[in-house]
Amino acid sequence: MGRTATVERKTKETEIRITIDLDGTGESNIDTGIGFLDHMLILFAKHGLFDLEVKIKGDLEVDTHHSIEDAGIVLGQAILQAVGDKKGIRRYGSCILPMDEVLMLAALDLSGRPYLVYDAELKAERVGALETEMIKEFFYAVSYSAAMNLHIKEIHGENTHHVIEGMFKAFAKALDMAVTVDERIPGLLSTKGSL
Ligand SMILES: [Mn+2]
Repeated sequence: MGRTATVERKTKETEIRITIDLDGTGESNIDTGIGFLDHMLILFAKHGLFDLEVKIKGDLEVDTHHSIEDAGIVLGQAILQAVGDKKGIRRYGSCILPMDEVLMLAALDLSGRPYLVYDAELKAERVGALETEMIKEFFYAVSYSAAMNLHIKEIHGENTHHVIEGMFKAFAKALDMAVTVDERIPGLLSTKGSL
């Protein structure tokens, strides 16, 4: 059994199936119905070296809200399941990622205590079909359903497409670091004895 998980969720608004392998090579098969979200999840998988399958059938005739929020919920649940007992993992991860004019910080702790601090300015209201105010909702959903402390901070940025892309790449790199097994860690990396 590798560190993989498949989570399915079906409501009147969305039908979602996500499979993640934390020990992958960055392969992905993504179909969310939202082109820009596909772009973000493909590069999340690539830069985090996760294998990722995402299939979403959402009520896009309403807007992208439900699909993006529910994608975050299910991705967070899949991450939490795949991480498993957290024994031997580094727990913390961070990345300061440059992308053209953007400098993006992501830092996270797989602490079991959900928290999101999000500080970024998305100047455009939309990128493609995606409503950019949903990006914060996505990361909120991921952080809460993965029981993860997540900080996302834009240090510098101008172009909204670049800023969001910087977030997904920095988040991927930070998560990859946090889930990495370190042979020097015999059990849980916690003086309290629980995560
Ligand atoms: Mn791009």
